Amino acid sequence: TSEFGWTRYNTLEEIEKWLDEILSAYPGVTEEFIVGQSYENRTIRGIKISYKLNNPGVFIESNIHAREWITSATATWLINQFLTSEDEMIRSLAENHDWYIVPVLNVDGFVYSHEKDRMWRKTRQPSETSSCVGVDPNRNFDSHWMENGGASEEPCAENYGGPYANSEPEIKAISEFVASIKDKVNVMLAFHSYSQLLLSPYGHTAEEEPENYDDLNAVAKAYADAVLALPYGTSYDYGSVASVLYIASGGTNDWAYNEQDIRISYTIEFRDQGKYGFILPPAYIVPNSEEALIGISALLDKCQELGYLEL
Ligand code: 0X9
Ligand code: ZN
Repeated sequence: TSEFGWTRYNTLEEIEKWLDEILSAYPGVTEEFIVGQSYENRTIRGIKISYKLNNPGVFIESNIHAREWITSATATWLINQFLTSEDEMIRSLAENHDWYIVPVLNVDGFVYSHEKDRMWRKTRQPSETSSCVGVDPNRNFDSHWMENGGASEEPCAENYGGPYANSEPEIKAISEFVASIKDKVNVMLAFHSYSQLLLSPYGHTAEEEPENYDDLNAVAKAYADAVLALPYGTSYDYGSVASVLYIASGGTNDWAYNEQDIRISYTIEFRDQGKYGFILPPAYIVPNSEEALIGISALLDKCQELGYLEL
């Protein structure tokens, strides 16, 4: 569609306009879903793409962190490919899964990162005890919330977990929405940047591993191998959040795994490895998106092989 060429980063307004065009251009296979309302009362929107009945479901949460613009650019690029590509591999990927995609979850923070502070990460709900604004939404899910120092209790911190779990309307809304369709969701992917990592549970502890950790690593390896084999030669590492990165509690992928029994659940940290970091130049939108497409395709093939896509 017009003026949405993935050659620059789009504002929320542009993304929503594009989404409207997509929804009206592909009425048979797309459907809008409403996740809920943000603190500033914006509507958090998602798109379901479904070509047939009884497909396994893949949920993609994107831009929970405001400044991670590459995530919504990649999510919208994927949506466009699923609907318009004539490539056989992409057609099969698109048509043999049901896609639930939320391009921008943290809508308030995203707008703020465009209009006021490019490096904004958190939500925009004020604190009752501090003049600092916002909570780290990826520490606010109701799963091992605040445990093991995996989030800060300090409202000014970038990883502030909030006054209580689900204090952020955006997190309460997505939790309720995913819970309402969890029987249809086989795979949960949370898009982040940066570092080039596939992170599986657990985030809240390094003392234990999930029961299917070997499978989670095998599936992540399939993604990493497929991306590395592309001409860009980009390397992704993988492992649990706590082992690869740091203890982080109350994140999307732990919540989906622990509380919704979604056995395949990752945080994907896109490009790069720090040269540009969060301010990834727009020239990398398409390369990053191509990698995500090939990686997700390989990831789902491996899930299929290991029996995770049964309904
Ligand atoms: O710290 C985070 O929330 C993520 N990294 S980022 O640089 N995008 O902020 C990692 C999240 C890991 N996942 C869990 N906390 N479960
Ligand atoms: Zn992030």
